[in-house]
Amino acid sequence: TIDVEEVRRLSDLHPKPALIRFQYGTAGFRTLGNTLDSVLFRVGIIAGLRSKKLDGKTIGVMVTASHNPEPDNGVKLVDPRGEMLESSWETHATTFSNAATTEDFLFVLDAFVKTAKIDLSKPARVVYARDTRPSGPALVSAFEDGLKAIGAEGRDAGVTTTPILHYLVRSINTKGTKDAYGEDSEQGYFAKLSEAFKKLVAGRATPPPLVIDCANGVGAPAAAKLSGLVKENLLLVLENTSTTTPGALNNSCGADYVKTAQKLPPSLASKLNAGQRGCSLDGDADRLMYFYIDEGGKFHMLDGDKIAALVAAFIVELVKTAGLEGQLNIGVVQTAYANGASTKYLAERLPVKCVPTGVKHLHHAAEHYDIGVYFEANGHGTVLFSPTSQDKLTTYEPSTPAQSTALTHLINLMQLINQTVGDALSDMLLVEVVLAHKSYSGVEWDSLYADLPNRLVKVVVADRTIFKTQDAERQLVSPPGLQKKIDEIVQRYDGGRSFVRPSGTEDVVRVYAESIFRPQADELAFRIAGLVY
Ligand code: 16G
Ligand code: ZN
Repeated sequence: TIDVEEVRRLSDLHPKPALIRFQYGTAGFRTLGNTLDSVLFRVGIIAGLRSKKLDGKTIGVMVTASHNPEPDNGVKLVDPRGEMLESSWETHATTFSNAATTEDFLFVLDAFVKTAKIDLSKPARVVYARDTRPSGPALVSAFEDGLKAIGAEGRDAGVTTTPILHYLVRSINTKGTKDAYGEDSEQGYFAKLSEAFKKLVAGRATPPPLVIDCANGVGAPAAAKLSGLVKENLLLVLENTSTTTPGALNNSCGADYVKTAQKLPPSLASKLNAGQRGCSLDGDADRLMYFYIDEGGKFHMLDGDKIAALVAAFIVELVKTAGLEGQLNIGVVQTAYANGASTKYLAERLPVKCVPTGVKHLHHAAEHYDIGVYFEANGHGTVLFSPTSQDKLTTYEPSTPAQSTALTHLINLMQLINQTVGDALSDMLLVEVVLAHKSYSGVEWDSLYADLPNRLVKVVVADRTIFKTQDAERQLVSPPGLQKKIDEIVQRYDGGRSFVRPSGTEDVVRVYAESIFRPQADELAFRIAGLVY
């Protein structure tokens, strides 16, 4: 049973601030770090309950606000296979977080244990980590009080990346089984990635050094560890590694800055030679953006769509060379934000599906393929190999040396890719593998297709909840009549496309527009924004 007195005592140390309504959204709880103390305490309890409900399997908890400004923080739960928390529990987490007082909280807790039929005698195990935000340590300590209150066993993974935490969860839960994912330590993670990488690029020319913008976040120490392990095959030059400078995190740098501003972070201006590849991680290292500067000094961005195109085409080719064409169905998952030119490029090669924004939608859709590639334009993505494809790849008998080589590459790719969630470091090595195999520089990669000019604007509205969408967010169903007006405007633009959706993370509505000419894309975005306002 629950030690009510102990829960009461600890809960009183973490009172809920009045007037704030919390919500477990697309990225878990996320808001100003200094308002989250009670949330973290209660997340400790819910993580313990989730573990008990799943018979003592290890649950993950990550304390991060990713690409958001440094004063923000957040927390999200990770289910036993390393995937996002099951959605019905998102609602329970929201309910827990909003109980106004300790007594209300005790009531909600007791009711939940009964309705969810949680056997409290089961063990509870939770592994947790945080990014480099200054508010992290205090929030983790509130969270640990939650674990203590429910009697859960905690394992502190310290300061590490979001994808490493997901990796740990899956590795812990599959330990000693036939699905063993990897050794359950950060060292195990780096060893798995770097060994697969070295096999995949063995014997190939060493490319020019790769500059990494670490966003002054947790990607910096992680990339430093990786750097030492891969240095014989790939030189990594780490920039924006100031994890202790106040205010530096994600400030005018990082993957979200690059994607939003469509610019090189100013701090890299003198660090990148013409033609040299660079990339940016975000604040918790689960997003990746590539870029290069051409001979004329022009900036070229290689975003999640370009990564999807590069990687998907490579996998299709390997599967074909291995003699497995038609035996494995390969597909790509994107969102409405995918550049129209990328969708066209991909759709000429394999099935493409469009789903609503948010990693869990992409991840679930990708699970329906034998090999599912998913990337958001913002640089979050990975590749999933289904159990069927893993079996097929490991038991298939190639009949020529060429087939055998391609098969070995595919098997090594399964090791290289973090299949639990998008992972900037794993994706970076994946991109480097494809570039090495194709002898591509950023220029050749960029020329796979030309991005359609596009513009993303945000509009502050009185009530964003009146905006409702369908067809993977590509159509508005509410407010009534608005979609018709959008359609009328869009059809006047060459190659015009635009959609409007409420943000899941900010109190704004987002408007995306693209067209074959830059001025038209801008004009279209602003005209549609004018309709929404
Ligand atoms: C969150 C999502 C990300 C999505 C973004 C959209 C996860 C882990 N992260 O960061 O995938 O692109 O939200 O934000 O799901 P928006 O709804 O504000 O446009
Ligand atoms: Zn992130």
